[in-house]
Amino acid sequence: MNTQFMPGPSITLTTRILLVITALIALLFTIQPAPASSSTSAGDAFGPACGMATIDGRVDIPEWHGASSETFQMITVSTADPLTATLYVMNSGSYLYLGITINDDEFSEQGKWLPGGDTFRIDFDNDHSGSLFALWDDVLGVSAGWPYFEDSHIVTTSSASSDADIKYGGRPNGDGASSRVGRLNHYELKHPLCSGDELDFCLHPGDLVGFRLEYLDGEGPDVFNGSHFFPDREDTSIADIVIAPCSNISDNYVLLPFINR
Ligand SMILES: [Ca+2]
Ligand SMILES: [Ca+2]
Ligand SMILES: [Ca+2]
Ligand SMILES: [Ca+2]
Repeated sequence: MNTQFMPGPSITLTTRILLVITALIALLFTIQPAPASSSTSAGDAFGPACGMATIDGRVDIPEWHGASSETFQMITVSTADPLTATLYVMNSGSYLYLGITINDDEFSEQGKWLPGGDTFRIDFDNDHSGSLFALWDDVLGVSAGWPYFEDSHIVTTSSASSDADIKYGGRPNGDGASSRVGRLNHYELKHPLCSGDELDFCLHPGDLVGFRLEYLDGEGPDVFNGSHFFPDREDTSIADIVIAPCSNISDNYVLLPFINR
């Protein structure tokens, strides 16, 4: 039997297999994950998490047990000892909820430099540009003393000044409260995911919103003990909140139509 060697077809087949393998390997190295829309410098992300809480200034664990949370040391340039805080984040489908505890050694409810006393200011990066303090970016404040809660926005980019929405034709949306609980100061606030107010963000399930915490620490009526930040001090130090799809939680809010901005 003539068993003539026919190298052509088998070499071609081998070559084709090698070419396919080479192409696949090249493809693997060519395909890069899509750049994340997150622009955080800290890599901290909270959520997605569903839940609601009673805004009474007590971060009670049963009401926040479903929240996304993290305990961290805040960043300060002041000579005061660094403070440790725990942040809880969740949403009800209608409202974004934030709860914070911090180991400040006292609870100032008013002061010469801080009229509202010990205050958390939360700056949001509405458009997720990676930088805070763009004009109209949302700013929420929750303080130990009056006004307790303020729904604001950036009004001057050069100085990162914020002012109340209500002074600029907007509405005060949300609620906040605080109290001294044991050896910690507790803060709670809620703000609509999408209030319909042009001076507020409008968040949908799956959205990311950047934020930075600033704690302004008063020490009695005459002393400002400095600012403490999370995740860091710079304008580009931004952590993320991931909005969860939470549609079945009632928190007595009349849902306004979502507005795409
Ligand atoms: Ca509470
Ligand atoms: Ca508002
Ligand atoms: Ca606002
Ligand atoms: Ca204080």
